[in-house]
Amino acid sequence: MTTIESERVAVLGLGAMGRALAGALLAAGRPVTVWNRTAGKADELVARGAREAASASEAIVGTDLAVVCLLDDSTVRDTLGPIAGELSGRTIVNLTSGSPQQARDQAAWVAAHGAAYLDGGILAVPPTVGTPGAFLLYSGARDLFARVEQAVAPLGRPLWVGEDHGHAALYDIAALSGMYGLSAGAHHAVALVAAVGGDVEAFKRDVLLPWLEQMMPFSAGGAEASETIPEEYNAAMQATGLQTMIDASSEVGVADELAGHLHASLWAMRRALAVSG
Ligand code: FVH
Repeated sequence: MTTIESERVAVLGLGAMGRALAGALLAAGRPVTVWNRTAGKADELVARGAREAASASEAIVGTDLAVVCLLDDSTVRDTLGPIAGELSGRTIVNLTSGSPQQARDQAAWVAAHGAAYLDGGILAVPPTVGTPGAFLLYSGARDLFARVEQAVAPLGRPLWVGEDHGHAALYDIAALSGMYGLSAGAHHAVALVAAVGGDVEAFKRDVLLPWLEQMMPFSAGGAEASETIPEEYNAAMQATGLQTMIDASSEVGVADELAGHLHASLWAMRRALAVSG
């Protein structure tokens, strides 16, 4: 098996994320060609050693590996469609956010034009790309992932999540769902403390963050949860506690959309109780 490691990588799309990806490759000493629909976004990368292509076609020709990071699925089609004839024999790593089915459709379309395809999801934001905390999900043929793993490693820790091209997109969306849920809850928590004139910064530092850290291993029903707290995770008690949370929120005037989600969780618990009890 030969790896695609030190060869020139083309980065198509120089939005905030595309620039960060290209920058991480340059920082790792990799030769990089960049292209963006609108001119003027490559200047800093060119100053750091990137080669700017005048067209997507020019960027693809002369490289075996193209990393695509555009706005959405349809912009990927708009970009690759006109250069379909240039794709044969190359590898496309699409890091544009999309749905699992969009990923499968892109994979089939790319394969029909003689190229190999990995779909990816970026679990990082532009400033953290290329830092130790960043990681990226990839799905598609495992041997193809093995070939490109070293080439994409500078972007963030590469994690292969399955042969199904849709898996990276789904895992990415699932991880974002966890983050947004946590974020919504944290905003609600801060609103409650602010509503009674509490010291929000002290609350975040001394109460909220340590509490979330303590509970994180249990929050998605992790191994620790099932091994250590089966008795304590009492659905009737949780449902009562959630009702108290909803009531307390109303009491201090913080009964917004999140209370609706709390209600939904409460009903889910009640349904679970009805089934189990
Ligand atoms: N930025 C982030 O924090 C998140 C982190 C997780 C992953 N997302 C996804 O990454 C994709 C790109 O996001 P972005 O932050 O780079 O987005 P923008 O800065 O808005 O750049 C968009 C690029 O797409 C190009 N583009 C838009 N429409 C077209 C089109 N019709 N044809 C060709 N290119 C197009 C745009 O070009 P231009 O407007 O500068 O000419 C930018 O290069 C995205 O899927 C996130 O969900 C980022």
